[in-house]
Amino acid sequence: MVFPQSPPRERATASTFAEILAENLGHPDGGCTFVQEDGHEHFVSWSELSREALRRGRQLLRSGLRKGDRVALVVPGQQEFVLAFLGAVSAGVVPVPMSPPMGLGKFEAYCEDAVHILRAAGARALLMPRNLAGLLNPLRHAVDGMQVLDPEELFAEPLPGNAPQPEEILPEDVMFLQFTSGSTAAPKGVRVTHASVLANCAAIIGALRLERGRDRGVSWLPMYHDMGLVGFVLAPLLARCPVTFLPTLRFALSPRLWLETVSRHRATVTFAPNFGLALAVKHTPADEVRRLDLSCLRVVGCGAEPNHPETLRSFATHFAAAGLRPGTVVPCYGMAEATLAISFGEIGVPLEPDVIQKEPYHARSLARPASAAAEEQVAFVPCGRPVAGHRVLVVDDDGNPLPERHIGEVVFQGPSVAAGYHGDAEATRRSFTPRGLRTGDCGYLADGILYVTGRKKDLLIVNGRNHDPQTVEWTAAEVPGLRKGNVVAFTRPGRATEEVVIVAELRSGDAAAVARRVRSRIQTKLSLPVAEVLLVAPGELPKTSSGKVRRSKTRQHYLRGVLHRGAPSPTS
Ligand code: 1ZZ
Repeated sequence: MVFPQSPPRERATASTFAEILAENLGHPDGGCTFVQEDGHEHFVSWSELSREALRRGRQLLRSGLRKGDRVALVVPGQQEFVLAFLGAVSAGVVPVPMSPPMGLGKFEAYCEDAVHILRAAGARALLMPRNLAGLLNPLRHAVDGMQVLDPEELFAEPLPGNAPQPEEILPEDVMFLQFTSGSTAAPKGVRVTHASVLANCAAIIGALRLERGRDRGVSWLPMYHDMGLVGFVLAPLLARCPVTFLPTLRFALSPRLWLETVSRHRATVTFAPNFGLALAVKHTPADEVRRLDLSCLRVVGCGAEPNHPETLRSFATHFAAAGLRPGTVVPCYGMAEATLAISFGEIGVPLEPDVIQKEPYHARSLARPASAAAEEQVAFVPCGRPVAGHRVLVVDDDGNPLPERHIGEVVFQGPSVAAGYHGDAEATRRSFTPRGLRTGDCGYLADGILYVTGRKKDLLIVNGRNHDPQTVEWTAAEVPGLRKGNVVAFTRPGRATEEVVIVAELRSGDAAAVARRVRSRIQTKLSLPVAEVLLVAPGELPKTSSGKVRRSKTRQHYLRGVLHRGAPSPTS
C-alpha cells in the first residue's frame, strides 16, 4: 500500500499520537530493533512498544505529574528514551528531550545549556538514569520544586489498579517541546502539537513514498534532535515501517557501522547531515565498501546543515561500488519550528547543483544562472520542493514575496508549523506570523525548487556585499591541517566596514603557516579580505548537541578573548 499525502487510510480517525499508540496495541507484526552499546540487537514489536509506553505514562501520572506538565528527559539509551518519550505523550505529559553530556571537556557549557532548557521549559520533573545522577547534580536545583525521577525505579514498579488514567488529549495540545539547536541564539522550546506532528509525518511519508511491507529505516541520529525523533521514531510509528536504531555513540566511534547496518538489515531509507556522509566516506575504505550491498537503499536523505556539493557527490561515487544507485542521495531541508520537514529533493534523480554567477549573488542577492564562459561561480545544492499541502515563499525584509531567483528569507506555510515558542511571546510573534513561519534562513526559488543559502543572522556583510559563512568555511577547510565542520567565519566591527575573522581547530601542521594559507586561499578564491585567522585547539569550537557549529557563540568567545590558541594534537 502506498501512503497518500495525508495520514494512511486506517489512521483516518487518529488525530493524536496517543490514539496512534492505542491503535498500535493491536499490531504485534513488525516493530523496531535497538542495537545495544555492546552490539547485541533487541527487537520490540509495535504492540509491545505501545503497551509499555502506556504503562510508563500512567507511572508518570502516579509520580504526581499532570496533563501539560513538562518532564525533561536526559535518557541516553535509545530504547529507554523512546519508551519514556512515548509514555509521557500517552499521558498528556509534555516530554522535553535533552542531550546527555557529551564529553567532560565541555561539561560546564553543557550544564549551562541544560539549566537554561530546564528553566525555559519550566520543567516539573527531570528523568535521568541513576548512573548520571551524580555527574548531573548541578541540574537538580535548576527549577524550584522540580522532582528528579529515576527511570529504573519509577518504571520497574508494578502499576497498581488504581493508578491515574490519562485525561483526554486533543490535536491542538502540545505533544512535546523541541529545543532548537541554538546555532544562532540561546535554545528556544518549540511547542510541537499532536496536529503538527501528524501533518508533518504524513507529509514525510508522502514525499518519501514510504510503503509498509517494503520500507525499513536505519538511524544513528540523536533522538533529542528533531530529525532523529520525528523522522525516525514518530513517522515510522505512524507508517508502521520498521527501523533499526544504532546508538549515536557507536556511529561516532565507528562511522562505517552505519552503512554496514543498512546493508545487513536491507534498509531502504536512512538520513544524515552532510558531516555524517563525509565521515562515512572517510572511514569506509574501498575493500570494506566492496563487502557492503547497498542496492537496497532508495533514499539517503541529507539535511540539517548546508549540503556541500562535493560531499554529496563523493558519497554517491564512493558507495556506487557497493551497489548504491544514482539518485539515492536526496537533499532535504527543515527545522524544529516546522515540526521537521519543509522540502525534499526528488528520489531517483541524480543531483544537479545550481551554478550561479558570483557577482550578482554577492552584490545584489540575485541567483543568475552562470553561463559556461562565466569565470566566477557559486554552486548550491537544491533542497527540493515543499512537502504536499504546504507552501514555501521567499520574502524581502518587509515580508513581501520576491520573484524567483531573488534571495530573501524563506517563509513556510501549512499545517506542520508548530504552535510557537514556549514562554516567549515576543520571539513567537516575530517568527510565527499570520503569513507563515519566518525561518530565519536565506534562500531562493528557481522553477519551484528551493535553494537555501544560509542563516540570515550568520550572513557576512563586508563592503556592502553578502557572503554566506559556509562557503568561506568550506574554502578555508581545504587547507591541510583543518577539517570541514571545525571552521567558523564571522565578522567583527572594523574601521570602515565589518571585517572577516576565521576561527578554526588546528589538527596538524605549523599554526603560522596554516593561518597564512587560509588567508591567501580566501583572498584568491573568494576575493574576500580576512582580518584575522585564529587557530584553536581541537574540541575548542562550541557546537550544538546535534553537531552544528555555533557561530554567534564562537564570535562571543572570540570577542571576550576566551578561545585558547591551538597547537596541533600529537596524534593528528
Ligand atoms: P533544526 C524519514 N538547515 O536541522 C526521515 N537543513 O532542524 C525524514 N541549511 O531546527 C527526515 N541546507 O536543528 C526529514 N538542507 O535546524 C528531514 O538547520 C528533513 O538553518 C530535514 O533553519 C530536517 C532538518 C532539521 C533540522 C534547522 C536549521 C535551519 C537551517 C539549517 C537544515 C538545511 C539547512 C541548509 C539544508
